[in-house]
Amino acid sequence: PELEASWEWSEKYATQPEILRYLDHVATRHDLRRDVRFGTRVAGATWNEGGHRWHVATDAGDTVTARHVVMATGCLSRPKDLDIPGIESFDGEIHTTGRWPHEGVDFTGKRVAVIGTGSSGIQSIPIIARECAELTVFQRTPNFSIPAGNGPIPDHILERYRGREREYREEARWSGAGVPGHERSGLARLAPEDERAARFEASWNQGELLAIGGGFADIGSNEESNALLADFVRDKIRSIVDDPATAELLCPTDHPIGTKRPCLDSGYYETYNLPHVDLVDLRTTPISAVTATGIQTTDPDGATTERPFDVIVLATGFDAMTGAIVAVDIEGRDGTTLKQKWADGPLTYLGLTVTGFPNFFTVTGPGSPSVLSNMAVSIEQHVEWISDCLSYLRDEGLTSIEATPTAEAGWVQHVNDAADMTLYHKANSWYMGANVPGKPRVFLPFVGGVGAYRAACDEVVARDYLGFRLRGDDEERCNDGVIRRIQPDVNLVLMAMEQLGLPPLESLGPDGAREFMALSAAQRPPGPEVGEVVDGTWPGPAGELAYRCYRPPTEGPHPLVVYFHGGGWVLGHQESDDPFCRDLCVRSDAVVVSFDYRHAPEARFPAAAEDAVAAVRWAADHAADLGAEPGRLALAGWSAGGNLAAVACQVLRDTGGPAIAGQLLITPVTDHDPASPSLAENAEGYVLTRSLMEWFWDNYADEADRTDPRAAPIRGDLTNLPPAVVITCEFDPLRDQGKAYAEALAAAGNQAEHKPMRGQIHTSLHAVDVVITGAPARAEMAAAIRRFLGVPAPV
Ligand code: NA7
Repeated sequence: PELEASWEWSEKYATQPEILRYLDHVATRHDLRRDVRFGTRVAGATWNEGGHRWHVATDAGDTVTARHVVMATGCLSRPKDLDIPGIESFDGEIHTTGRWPHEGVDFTGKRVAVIGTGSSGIQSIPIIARECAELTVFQRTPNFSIPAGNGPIPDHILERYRGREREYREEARWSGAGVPGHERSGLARLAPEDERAARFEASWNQGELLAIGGGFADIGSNEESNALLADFVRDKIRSIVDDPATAELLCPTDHPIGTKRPCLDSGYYETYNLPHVDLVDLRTTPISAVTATGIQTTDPDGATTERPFDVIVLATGFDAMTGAIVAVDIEGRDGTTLKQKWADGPLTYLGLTVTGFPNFFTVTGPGSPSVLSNMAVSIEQHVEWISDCLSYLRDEGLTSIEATPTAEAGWVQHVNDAADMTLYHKANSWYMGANVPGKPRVFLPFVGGVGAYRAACDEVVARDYLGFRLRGDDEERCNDGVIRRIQPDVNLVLMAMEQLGLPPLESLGPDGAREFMALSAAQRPPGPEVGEVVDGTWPGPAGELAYRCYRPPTEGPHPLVVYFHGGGWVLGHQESDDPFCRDLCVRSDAVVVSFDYRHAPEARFPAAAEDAVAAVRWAADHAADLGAEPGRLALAGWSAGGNLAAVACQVLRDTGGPAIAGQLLITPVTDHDPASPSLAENAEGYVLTRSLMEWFWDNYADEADRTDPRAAPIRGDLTNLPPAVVITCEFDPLRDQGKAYAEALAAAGNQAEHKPMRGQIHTSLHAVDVVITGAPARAEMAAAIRRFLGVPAPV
């Protein structure tokens, strides 16, 4: 806090001289220089297994012996190797943005070439243009940039912070990207046009990286929403740049916005309106050679053009995230080097440690939020985690720590799961290693959020250094395991729910629980547009009940899916799974009808089962009225609804039909089985708890009825049933009974497939547009429906 009070930044985005002054101030104030050996390159480091020590070799020829090595080598510190033909023959000045002279560069009166239009190029071009005589920008790929609005830090930003510095920093630690106040809400593609335009416009004027996109939640994951923002920015570019041809060259079209680091600039696009500034498009006129006096390009017709220059500025980027680490020859426990281990992409545990490399740490290493976050916040977290770890080892008399293969593989999976939720893989960016020829194409940072990441790191420690092997002179300990098997977005939902501190649903009573479900349903994204939604009623066995019919937007004829909602026979109605039903309708190209049925405790077993059977019969008789082709009928249901669908298939088989083409059972209740391992493993913490499940059973059925096949279909006659696809989720109390039902169906001679969904919970597959990792499961469900009903796969 004293340091913080001792320094006032003059601008929102400080420039090099001020940053250097700050570093100098900190180093002096805390007397840091005495601990630093300057002007020394670390050439290699070798682990000595016998002594549990590293031998670190410097380019000065000496060796330092150390218990631990911490690589604080930076994510963007090693410039990419030059791949421009003839650059070494240039006689003028060459400057690399990543190695900018501390005394500055004087461009006055000079002819300057800038190669590269990433952040570094885009930030330096307007400044160079102000000073030089002529500026030519060589652009291979245009990038998206928004105005930085640099200058003194505006009051509205200071207000977030002043007088509450401690709270602000704490919020930063638990935020998505290490900066508080950038929570995301709403979906751009579904927002009313005027709201979307206003939010985009406001974000354009805000000049903050994390504000880009107006705070919509789906810009980074949904192509349609992303394209809306990209169009908005391209229109801005066209409105700023006078020459339409130049404007088009500056408009990025080859990657979704945000999948390369968006840039912040001070008059970048305006610079191209200046008479002494030129843009050369390297896509049509590539550089054929750099000569002693200038740069030669080749036109599409083969002719060459040479432009003379005094200075070339290389803004060509970095061998990001891994480059500076593997530039040191690091040899681990079994003689393998880190470079070899990472040949196909970096493997780390938490982005902090590497299996095979004991007592070796990477600050903001690959697999941590690092470059996707406020770097200072992420660096501080790593430094604190590492120093706490070193203290712990010392206090416990331990001499080495190393990640286990299980822990590392689990983390790599989690990092990949997080990346797969996003559009990042659609760009040839340095995030993907794609800017460096020959580098493996792997998404390098962890995109699951700073807060979620910190929670994982803290939990590793709290669970006795889960996934680490700790060794001392005569002891070894290891609590092996994987820190996050749950999907990253499911984890975020659970963290958010935990923060709300909600009471257990069962404590609210049936009416209270129903009210709560209605309130949360009102807040969820609506799901995709369908062709038509029709509400109606049908004559249930004990009185009129409602249904909701979803028709696809495509030309018919369409088959019919009868759907039963979830809610433990107690909660829900024909509209309660609305986003999911829309999604299923669009994906499977079938008419989906969600039928209400009587609920417990008002109507206990077997009311719901009787209603389900009656609903299917009625739907088969009224298929044409519902807009579907008669005779093509499948059943689907989720949870208790999956139970009803399974029961209906058995009852209809025995009572004269109609014929069912297939049953899609999504995390279904198939048995009353209080002894299943999945019930014990997932008793708490994953929304559907053991106690909630017991409450549902208590409301629905007497003890004696719980083994009736109409409540526990696995106990029924399982022969001659329609083809089945049973979806289960890994962290679901009902997982084992779903799996058991699929196996029992198959054993009884039916076509039955079990599709387990890794890292999902009972409720996550239905969270359309919230849990993005649930989308592949929903695609599987739709594929099952299409197979049952002979609907061709989508093109
Ligand atoms: P970037 O973002 O990697 O940008 C490098 C730029 O240089 C980019 O436009 C490249 O075009 C271009 N480049 C690279 N090599 C060549 C060659 N051989 N010929 C022509 N053009 C080339 O690096 P920055 O330093 O701007 O920014 C790095 C990060 O620092 C930034 O994202 C912020 O997080 C801070 P390409 O796109 O490869 O076609």
